[in-house]
Amino acid sequence: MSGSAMRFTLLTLFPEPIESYFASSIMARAVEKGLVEYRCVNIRDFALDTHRTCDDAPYGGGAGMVLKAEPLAAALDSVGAGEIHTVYPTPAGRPLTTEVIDRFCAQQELVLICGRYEGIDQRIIDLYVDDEVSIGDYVLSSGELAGLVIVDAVYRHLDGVIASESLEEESFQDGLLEYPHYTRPEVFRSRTVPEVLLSGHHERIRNWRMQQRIEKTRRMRPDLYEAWLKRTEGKDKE
Ligand code: 6GU
Repeated sequence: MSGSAMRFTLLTLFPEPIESYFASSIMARAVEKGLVEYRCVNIRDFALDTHRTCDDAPYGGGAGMVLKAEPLAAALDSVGAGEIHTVYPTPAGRPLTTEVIDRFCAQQELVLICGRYEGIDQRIIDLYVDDEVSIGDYVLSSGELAGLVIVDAVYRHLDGVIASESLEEESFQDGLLEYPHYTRPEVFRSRTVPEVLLSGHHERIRNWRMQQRIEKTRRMRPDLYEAWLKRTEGKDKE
């Protein structure tokens, strides 16, 4: 992506972790270079009553609290969410995959609703949310962490943030995990660097790395390995 910056708008009750993430290392540089813009909106600023209440007990009973519709809707309206691709990170969403990230990368702007408590009022999802996305099969108490995971997975693909060669060789790009990496020294606690990496023989290195990727994927992620095998066998038959 080139030209104008990609913009992330995050709605939250806890702005601190978001502000500190955008101020750190590679992200801070991307913001400085004009590749990324962000807005962090405090939902509490849109609460109507004197106590600035943002949560309430669930209709039908049960544990926990629910993020109320009115302050969240007012916050969403204030950022123009109706016209922007809006994502709600939730353990009840579809799994976040490379394909979902690619789809988000194609957007000029994303709105992310970072929830807390048991969840947000369903009517907000019905009225505003384009994608409900889960980052894995476990529950986080902080929607901010999940929202930032999505931001991080997206912005690193924008032109100029990270060298494109680094992205090409990564885990998942072709359905296999990455090969192991080594740097100096050649011997560390009597463990040596694999001979082939010192050989300067580029084709042998390429083959060794591919073998390592296949073996590592088979051990760590049999599901990805089986899918990769099927695709490779399919290609052989073409
Ligand atoms: Cl997207 N949010 C929260 N709060 N917990 C999660 C999650 C998201 N994905 C997995 N667990």
